Amino acid sequence: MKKILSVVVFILCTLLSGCGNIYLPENKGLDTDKITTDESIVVGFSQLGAESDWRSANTQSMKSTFTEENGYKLIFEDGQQKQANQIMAIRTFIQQEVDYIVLAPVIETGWDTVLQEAKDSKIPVIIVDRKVSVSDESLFACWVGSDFELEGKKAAEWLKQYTIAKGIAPQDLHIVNIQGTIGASAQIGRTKSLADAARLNGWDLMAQVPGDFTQAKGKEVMESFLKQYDNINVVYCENDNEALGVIEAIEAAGKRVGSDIKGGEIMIISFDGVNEEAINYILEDKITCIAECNPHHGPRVQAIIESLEAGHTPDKFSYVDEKIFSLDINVKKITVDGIDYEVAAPVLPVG
Ligand code: GYE
Repeated sequence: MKKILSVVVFILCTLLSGCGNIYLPENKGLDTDKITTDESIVVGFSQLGAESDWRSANTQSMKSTFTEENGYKLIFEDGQQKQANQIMAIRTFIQQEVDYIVLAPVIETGWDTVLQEAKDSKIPVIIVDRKVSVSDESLFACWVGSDFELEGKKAAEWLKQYTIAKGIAPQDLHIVNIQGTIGASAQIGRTKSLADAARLNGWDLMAQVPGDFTQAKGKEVMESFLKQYDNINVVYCENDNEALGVIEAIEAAGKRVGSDIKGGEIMIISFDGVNEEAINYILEDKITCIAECNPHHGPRVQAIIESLEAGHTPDKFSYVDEKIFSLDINVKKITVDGIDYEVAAPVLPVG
């Protein structure tokens, strides 16, 4: 009797496990096991790290979008600025047989192999924020993020218009650039735009050194710039957190930050406009101009997933509209690539 019973149980189990989409609680917590849910969509998100306020806002946007109430199970992995960690996370997502992989890549290159593995496993990959540079663009479904070169062009055009309005000669601009993480799209685009504008306008771009998008590194790099050069009058920071560190360094050296270059102040130009402290600094004229970078990509990625679920093909590249912020009244509008951008007062983040 016992024998017959166990055979029946065995057959039942075998039949059930072949039915797919059955939730097996004992699978929970085992990293590489298949994650199965009743009906929610499983999303594996490889975030690159937690270096800035922009990044925290981006993580928050993803976490508050891909909730159980919205019909998702989100598996979040923090790559801690290391591509190897992100590659490992993607491989784990593949083993777990997630429905979608979302990747915010730390740098652009080096993704071909792992994205090929995802493609072979038929898991669509959505790239968010920074881009990937791959030989075959069919390795990812689509990308959504900012036009970083455009952000840089806006900041540079604002500076150009400011110097014209103030009668500052191009060769009297002595600029240092504190770059982001080298090889990241946000760094590549923003660095390029400044270098192009300096060449075209005859500005003195004295140095460019990576600040890794962090406050601590921004401060450290600025301290060494101040020892090296005594004529810096513009600091181009590739994000707001670096700008906060730069302000600390300048003030600690007994110098003043602000828009009055002719009066001996050092002007700070920056990117993001997410950090409340940075926005307050704009209100105090400690940061003179910020090119906005929008981090709220959660709902955008959700819209892409919904479109893929419905069998549609979303646009391969979707760029987010962004503003330029300054309180200075000398430049009210800039024109970049034939498009006008009104220079606006920044808005403090809600909440
Ligand atoms: O500007 C910076 C962050 O890739 C757009 O990364 C992002 C950049 C953002 O660390 O603050």
